[in-house]
Amino acid sequence: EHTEMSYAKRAKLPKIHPLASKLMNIMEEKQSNLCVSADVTSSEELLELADSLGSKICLLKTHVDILKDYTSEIGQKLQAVAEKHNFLIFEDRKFADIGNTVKHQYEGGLYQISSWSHIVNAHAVPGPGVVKGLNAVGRPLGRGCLLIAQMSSQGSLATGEYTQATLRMAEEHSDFVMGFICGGKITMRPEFIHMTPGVQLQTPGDGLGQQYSTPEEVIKNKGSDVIIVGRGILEAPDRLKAAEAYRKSGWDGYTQRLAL
Ligand code: BMP
Repeated sequence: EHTEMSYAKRAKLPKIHPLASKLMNIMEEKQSNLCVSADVTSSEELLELADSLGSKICLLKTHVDILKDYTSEIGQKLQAVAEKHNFLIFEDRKFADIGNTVKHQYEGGLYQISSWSHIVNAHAVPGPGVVKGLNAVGRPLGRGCLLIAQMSSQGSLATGEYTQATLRMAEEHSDFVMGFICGGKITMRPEFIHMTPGVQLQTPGDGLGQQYSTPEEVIKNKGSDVIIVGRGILEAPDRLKAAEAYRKSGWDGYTQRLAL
C-alpha cells in the first residue's frame, strides 16, 4: 500500500481545488468526515437540522426539490447556519443534461442553486459539456462540482469503464471538478475528494435498492474521504447522538487508515 496523506496535508497541495482545500481544512479542524444528507420535506426542519447537527458535520447535503414549502430565503438562511457552524453546503442536484440546459438549471429557475450551494454534482453521461456548462456558472462564484462515478444503488450502471471515463473527465476539468461520488477510492490523485453515500451502521438496505456499508468499511477499507449519511441519522431516536456516533466512527476509520 502507498502512504496515506492527511486531510490537512492534502489541503495544502498546490493543484487542489480551493473548495476541496477549504473542506479538508474544515474536516481536520472539526475532526469530522461526516456529511449529513438532510432529506426532509419541511424548510423549518431543514434549518433546524442544520443548526442542531452543524457542529458535527463538515458538509450538509440537500435535496431542495423535495421541500414542500421552498421559498427563496432558504438558501441564504442555510448559508448563515453554514457560516455559524463552519460547514459547506452540497445540493445533490445530479445534473445530467447538455451544457446549455444545466447552465440554466444551476443558475436560474425556482432554486437558483449556484447562489447558495458551495458544491453540486453531475452525472458524466452527457459527456464533458455538462461540466463546461456548470463551470461557466459556478467557477466565477468559487463553486465546485463532484462527478458521480459510482452509485450505491443495486444494479447501478455506473461501473467499470463508465467509472474510468468519469475519472478522466474529472482530470480534464480539475479546475472545477473537485472530486467524486463513489463507493470508495477510485484515484490515487490526492487532490480529489471521494464522498460515499449508502452508509449506515445498522441496516443492510431499504427495500428500494439502497445498499449500505458501515463508516469503517467505507473510510478505512475502501479509502473514501467523506461518509454521506441520511436515514441512519434522520430516523434515529436522538439525531444529535446518532450524528456524533457517525462522526466518531468515520473519524476513527480515517485515523486507523492513516496508521496502516
Ligand atoms: P440514506 O442514507 O437515507 O440512504 O440517504 C442517502 C442519500 O444519498 C440520499 O439523499 C440519496 O439521494 C443520496 N445518494 C445515494 O444514496 N446513492 C448514490 O449513489 C448517490 C446519492 O446521491
